[in-house]
Formats: sequence, structure tokens, C-alpha cells
Amino acid sequence: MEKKKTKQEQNISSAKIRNRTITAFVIFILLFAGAIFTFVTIKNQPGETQKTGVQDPLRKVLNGNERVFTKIFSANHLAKTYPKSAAVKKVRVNGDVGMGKDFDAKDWKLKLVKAAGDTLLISLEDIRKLPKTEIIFDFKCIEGWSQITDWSGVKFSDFVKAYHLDQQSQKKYIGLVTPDGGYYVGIDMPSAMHPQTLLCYEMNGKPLPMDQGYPLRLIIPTKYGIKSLKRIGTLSFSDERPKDYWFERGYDYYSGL
Ligand SMILES: Nc1nc2c(c(=O)[nH]1)N[C@H]1C(S)=C(S)[C@@H](COP(=O)(O)O)O[C@H]1N2
Ligand SMILES: [Mo]
Repeated sequence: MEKKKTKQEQNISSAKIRNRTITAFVIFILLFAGAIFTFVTIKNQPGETQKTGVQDPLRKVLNGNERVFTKIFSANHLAKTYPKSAAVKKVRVNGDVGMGKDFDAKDWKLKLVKAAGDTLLISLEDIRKLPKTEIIFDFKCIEGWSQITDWSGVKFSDFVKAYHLDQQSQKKYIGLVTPDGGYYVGIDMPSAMHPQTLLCYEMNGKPLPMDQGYPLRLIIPTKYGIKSLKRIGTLSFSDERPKDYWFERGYDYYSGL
């Protein structure tokens, strides 16, 4: 078989080879022109009509991705977990937006906005009294690195139960903001209520280091790291999408894995 093929190949005339070369070259030029045309067209589209960070056609693609992700997402979709021994001791610190040095940890309380004009202040001590869950998973940053890390805290869904937030959890989103307002994320409710989503206060069994979000951060293993907001100041509920720091800079709002 092999031999036959080789012979056939040798029989191709030089005229045929020339024709094929010309055809390939023409196709190359057409594809190249097409690519430039598409690029220029997208570039010239009105962008940021809704402060979404990218040109409208690109945002449309992202919105399409989001619809697909939301459909296949469910509580059955669990991020892979690892044994404690797999967790790294030296955890990378990435991103310090909204983590100003003048933060006063002693005065910190979680601002839980139950409704307009109805805000509950909750201490770390009270949060630590809630059922504790530990998760060891591969934390993935959108920049391309990942690390197996060990986090503990209260499941967001357990927090909802403990504070009787049944009504609030009927809303479509939660919004999280750092105490200084510098960093903020929005999370769709199914992802927030996912069994692996934590309001986290420990890393490797010890209180969170300052630059890793002390006293309380979000850990959401089913999404990229950009959504795991460090140092939660305010937690609120809404049917409209809460503003989102990286969404405003062109990233996917859902950022699912
Ligand atoms: N407040 C705040 N939270 C943040 C960020 C940030 O800049 N500020 N960066 C995010 C990004 S991009 C990543 S990858 C993770 C990194 O968490 P780590 O520093 O604990 O590794 O935090 C997320 N949470
Ligand atoms: Mo990240």
C-alpha cells in the first residue's frame, strides 16, 4: 500500500504541481484579505455601548458563550478536588485592587444588604460559628497559571440558610464589593449557591493572610480567579447584573470553568 501511494505521487506532473501552487496561493490571499476585512469591520463597530469593555460583535460572542455555559452548568458540575497533601504551601498572591493598606481590620464587619435600607453587620466571629467546609482545588487564574490550594469557610448556601436569606436568594445575582469599593464582582445565583462556593476565612488551616483577603473572601472553584474577590466589604442581592471589575475591562461576565 505504502509503495503504491509513493508511485502515484511521483506521477503528478509538474504542470499539476504548478496549478496546485497557484490555487493554494490564491486561497491564501483570499483568506488573508478576509481576515483583514473582518478585523477592520469589528474594529470600526461601535463599542462599549453598554460599558461592556469590548466592541459589540465580540461581546455578542461572549454573550453566546455565556448562554451555553449557563445551560450546562448545574450543582452536579463539581470542580475536581485534591488531597490536602497536594496543596501548595507558598500560595501565590495575585491582584491587589481594592486592598488599600489603610484598611482597618479591627473595625471590619460584613455589610449584608438584605434590602434597600436593611443592612445587617456581621462579625468574623459570627461567621466562624457557622458550619465549616474545606476545599482543596486547582485555583485557575485567567492569566494562565493555576495552583492547588486549600481553603476553608462557610458554604454560601449554608450562610443563606443560617441568616434566613431565602427571599434574597430568589434574586438573580449577588454583588460583592471590597470595603474601599475598588474591586467588585457579580455572581449569578446558581453559581453562588453551588455547593463548592465559600465565604472563606482560612487558607491552609490558618486565618487568611492580609494580602489574600483577610478577613473574608469569596472562593468560587467553578469560575476563574477573577471572581474570587478578596476582602469582602459588602454583600448584596439583585435581579440586575451587579457591576463587575473585569467585565468592565472586556472579560466574560460569567467566567465559568
Ligand atoms: N480585592 C481583590 N480581589 C481579587 C483580585 C484583586 O485584584 N483584588 N484579583 C483576583 C484575581 S485575578 C485572582 S487570580 C485571585 C488571586 O487570589 P490570590 O492572590 O489569593 O492567589 O484573586 C482575585 N480577587
Ligand atoms: Mo486572576
